[in-house]
Amino acid sequence: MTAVTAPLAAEEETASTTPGNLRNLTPVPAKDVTIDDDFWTPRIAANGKEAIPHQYRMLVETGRIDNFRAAAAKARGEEAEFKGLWFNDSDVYKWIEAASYLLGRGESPKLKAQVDDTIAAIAAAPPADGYLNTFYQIRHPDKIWTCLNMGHELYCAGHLIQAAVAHFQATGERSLLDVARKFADLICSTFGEGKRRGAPGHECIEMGLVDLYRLTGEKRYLEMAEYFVLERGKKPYIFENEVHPEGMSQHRFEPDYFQAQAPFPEQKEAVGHSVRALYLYAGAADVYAETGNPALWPALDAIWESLYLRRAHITGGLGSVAGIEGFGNDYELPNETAYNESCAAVAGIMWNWRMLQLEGDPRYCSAMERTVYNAFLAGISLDGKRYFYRNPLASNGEHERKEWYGCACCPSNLSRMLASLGNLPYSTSDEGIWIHLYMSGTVKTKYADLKIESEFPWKGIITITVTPKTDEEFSIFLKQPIMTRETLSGINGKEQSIFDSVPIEGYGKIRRKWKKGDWIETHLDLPLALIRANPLVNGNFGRVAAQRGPVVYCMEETDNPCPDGMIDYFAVRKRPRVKQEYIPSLLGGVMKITVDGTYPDMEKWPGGLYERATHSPQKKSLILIPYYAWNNRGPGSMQVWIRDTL
Ligand code: FUB
Ligand code: ZN
Repeated sequence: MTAVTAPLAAEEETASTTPGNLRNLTPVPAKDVTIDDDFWTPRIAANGKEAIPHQYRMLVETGRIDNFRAAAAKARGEEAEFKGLWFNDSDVYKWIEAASYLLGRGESPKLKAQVDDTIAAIAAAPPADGYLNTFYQIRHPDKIWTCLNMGHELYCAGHLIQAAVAHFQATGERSLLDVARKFADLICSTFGEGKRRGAPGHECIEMGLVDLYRLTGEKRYLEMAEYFVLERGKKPYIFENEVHPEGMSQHRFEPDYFQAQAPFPEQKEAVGHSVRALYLYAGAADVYAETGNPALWPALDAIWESLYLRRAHITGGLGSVAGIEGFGNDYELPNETAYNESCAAVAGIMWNWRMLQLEGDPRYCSAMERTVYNAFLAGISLDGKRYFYRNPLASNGEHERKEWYGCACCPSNLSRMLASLGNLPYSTSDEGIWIHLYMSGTVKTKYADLKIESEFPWKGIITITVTPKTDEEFSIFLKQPIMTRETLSGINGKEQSIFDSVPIEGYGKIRRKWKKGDWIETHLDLPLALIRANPLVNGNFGRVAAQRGPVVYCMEETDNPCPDGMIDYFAVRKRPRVKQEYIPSLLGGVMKITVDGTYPDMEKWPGGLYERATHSPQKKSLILIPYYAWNNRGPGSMQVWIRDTL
């Protein structure tokens, strides 16, 4: 996820502004943000110390970086072998993007050398026209651009561009940017009206091209992104007669798998493969932000509602149908078989963050917050060394994070988001500063520097100290985090409600002339809420999920031993007593919840298959931990939606 900066200032670049910019909010880039937070800092540190170095070793070991060297060898007429899946180049690019965010924050000679070496291998691979995809270069040079539905050439190009922009912004070096621009230029001269018709079977390039436009001010990148968004669903069906080259999946999916069932402006529902879909929606939001094309907004709005009102898990997990790794029908949200790919959680954050910048609508912030604290964080182990690909909401104990996958799209996606987390919490607008998420640390904006102190999400006391840079009035907007209740707030110690007059979970606004040292303090209550799903969600009727602030909880077998991994034996009692206890030594420090529950006493079961419902259940205290922290103590069963009585 690349931050937006002013256009590139080099002689040959057109340093224009973006007059079509519809965004009311401007994100504050991570470089102006520090995070020094008990909850987030250990995760960010594990990402830098463990995850990113581990991923590099895996990229080397599995031949992903060598594929670039092999492509260069092939161009020299030497024997060359492509290793792995046909879209593996993208894993290398996402890793460079993640590593670049670290380089942007400080010196790390070893990491710098690894990034430089990798970029050197990449830069040596493309032929004179700038085309870059090692699978095609090595295995199928005669089939370039012939299989857009499965080929992933434009998907890999999108990740290349995002990595290149991040690398340039972090280091000021053009080594990867030049490669990406050359390829982007080739794409612009290949596709479009009066050229080759096409669109990516796996979206991503749309976001990349808009990032490149924002960096360079070159309009053709924006126009290319807009073309790809608009072309995909037009008739005749764009992928109709494509032949899948040997070495990639030969499966033929229906058009909606690729979000190509209708032209984008006519689309109303989130459909198909979830990562593809979310990347498209994020890219379309970018294009809308920059062009103001009115045809895009109704689709973005309707699709968002279909997704977040009817097709998303309570964790923010997206894509519940296994076979297509994507969306099914409304309310089709199975728990154990849920797909919820980690990449889809990352993409969900990206999309909501983009929608949020358009108008500051708090519902996008709430969706982002829900995903950040649950579906996203669950993707990576607390030590940063293992990753989930699929994120179900119930498990019989067979589901575990792994160090790597043959299809390893998720690890570096999680890492690039964690490494650039500072892009998420703040924006500015003509009116002032917006705080979307609460992480202790500092932020520099044109209006003021802020210091944020909080122990969120465990405690609800948030203090913001203001050092203004202007004598003029400006506002500070504070998002009320989901599932919180304001108990007491004040400015400079004088009581003043912040969220009283705004819709639930909206933005409270404080407008005044600020003086150095002014401080805002808000006390939020974080009660444990037992949530019901819409009764149409098959399987969740008669169940509740526990949520405290944005953090969704689950029962894990380790804390709730159960016969045969049957954690589903346990039920929450009506109006249970609730104990909340912060345990620093548990799972990196969590608020542990204990609630009254029951379970059927099997020893008293008379033995038949069916019996009169007379025997009463046993009492038991149920222990709940945050969903994101499950499977960090070995395998075991897990359940988010708990029976609400027996
Ligand atoms: O196809 C590229 C990526 O790998 C997708 O986004 C994931 O679902 C996985 O298939
Ligand atoms: Zn993935």
